[in-house]
Amino acid sequence: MKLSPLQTARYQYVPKLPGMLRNGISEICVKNGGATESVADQEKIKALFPNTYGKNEITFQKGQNTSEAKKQVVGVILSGGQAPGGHNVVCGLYDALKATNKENVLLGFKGGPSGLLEDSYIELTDEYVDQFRNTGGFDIIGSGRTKLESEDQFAIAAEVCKKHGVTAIVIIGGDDSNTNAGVLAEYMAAHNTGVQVIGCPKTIDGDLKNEDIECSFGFDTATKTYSEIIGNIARDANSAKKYWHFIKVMGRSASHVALECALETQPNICLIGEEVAAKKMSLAQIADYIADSVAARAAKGWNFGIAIIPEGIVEFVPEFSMLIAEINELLAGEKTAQFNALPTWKDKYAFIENGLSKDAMAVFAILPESIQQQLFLERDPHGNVQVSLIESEKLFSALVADNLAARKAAGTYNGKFSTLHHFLGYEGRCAFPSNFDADYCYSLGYNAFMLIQYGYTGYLSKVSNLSKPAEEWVAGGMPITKMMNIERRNGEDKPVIRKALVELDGKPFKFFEAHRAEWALETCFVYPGAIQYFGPAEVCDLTTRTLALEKGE
Ligand code: FBP
Repeated sequence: MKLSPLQTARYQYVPKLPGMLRNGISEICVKNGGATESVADQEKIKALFPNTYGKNEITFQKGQNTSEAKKQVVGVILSGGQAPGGHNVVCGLYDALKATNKENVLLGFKGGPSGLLEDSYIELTDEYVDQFRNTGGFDIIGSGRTKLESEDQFAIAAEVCKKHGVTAIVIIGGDDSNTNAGVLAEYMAAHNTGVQVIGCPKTIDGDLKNEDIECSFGFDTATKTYSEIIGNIARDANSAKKYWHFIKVMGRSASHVALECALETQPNICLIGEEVAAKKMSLAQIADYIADSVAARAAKGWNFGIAIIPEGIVEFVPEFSMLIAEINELLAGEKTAQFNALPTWKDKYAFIENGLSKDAMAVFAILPESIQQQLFLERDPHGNVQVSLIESEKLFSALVADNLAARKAAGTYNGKFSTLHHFLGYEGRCAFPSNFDADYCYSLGYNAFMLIQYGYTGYLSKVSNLSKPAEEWVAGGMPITKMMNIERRNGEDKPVIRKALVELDGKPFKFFEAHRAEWALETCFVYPGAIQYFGPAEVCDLTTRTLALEKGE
């Protein structure tokens, strides 16, 4: 493998651990916190998790290590979408495991949770692990989206663990994967397998956070990467002064990524899905809001700007959700084939017009034809529209163009509106982790092993106080059941970790709200530049604006 100079240099980087984990394995002991309760639905969750419910929150501190000396065989799994820093979680886990006992073994189950079910693994060695230190990607063992959730799967997992003498499994994943880690922990405990299960909070989306988890790893690096690109585009826009750039950013349903990028770059527009839903905004209202900024800037002679669109936005527009629901109905079962057999778009349009309600048709009719067609092309295996594939950056620029045309006809706007479109997603998921993510991830992995070594199961590796220097970070563990509530999923009541959406009364949104009118009108762009890996801490080690604002800094 040919290495870039940066990759070679990053191998030398020594991730920073929380102060309390820095004195060597022999000097890490447990400080017990109080017993825990789930955030809601306590009786139901308690009944579902008789073996793992209500355990104590714990933190580690300096002191005599009193953990039991036994050989550990740990299995690690990367689950779901890539997020920068995943390799360092594995490295931290490996280093703590080997520092505790050279005979300990780390097995990496390959390709995500399916690796455990298919008994596909690699035994990690110094030589192998060293190639991945401080690098992006999940290629160390690969990832996948198979869900570990059924009793049958758990039984297979238990068999595979027994075969290799696995004493613990670490699942590195998002809210669903960690929910499943909690359920698996309960199964392993209930069946006396002796296998512990520990989770680690991952996702660039930033939607796995709560009063215990300050942020998921990867969010820092991904948003810095997108913000660098948005800043570069903004500077190009401000130089050429001729384009409006519509930039969609990844992040699934929640708008945390878009909000953080807006806080970093101060664009003219940033839509926040959660606000759109709360205000029940229609497509036309959103277009009007953006067009106001375009027109006001045009009046100053500025026919350029930046609009950030979160990936999940359309799901939050009530009339659009209603349209999607009707389309799913319209093409249910046999009707898809009937629709697909129609020879021309005109025939298909007539079929749609016939099948949709008047309200849904009114929404459908204002969409650009390319989006209308997309709604009927991109279906998931159940025949449903794949909302995440809708090119919402193009949808909104087209709606704004229509709005401006009407303003022009009415004589209230006389600018130029030339648009360019971008989608930022995969660019950020495997970037070299920022120092923050490199440190945070290494600490999460190291800490996960300490939880294993001290016999905990059904815990999430927790590192907090993250807006402070790593020395002051606090390492410990939180029972996964504490984060659970009951939600309706696929027609059933399920215990799940609640997905965190942007809070409209939270400090990051409030800050954005207080400044966005000025940003919409003026040119206040900030150009964050590339992530810096070497240099002064105030440039290299800063985490997100979101976290800083949440912490009141
Ligand atoms: P996770 O929730 O698994 O961390 O994945 C996040 C994400 O990057 C989303 O932002 C995005 O919508 C999705 O994955 C894309 O998935 P895929 O990699 O399957 O295309």
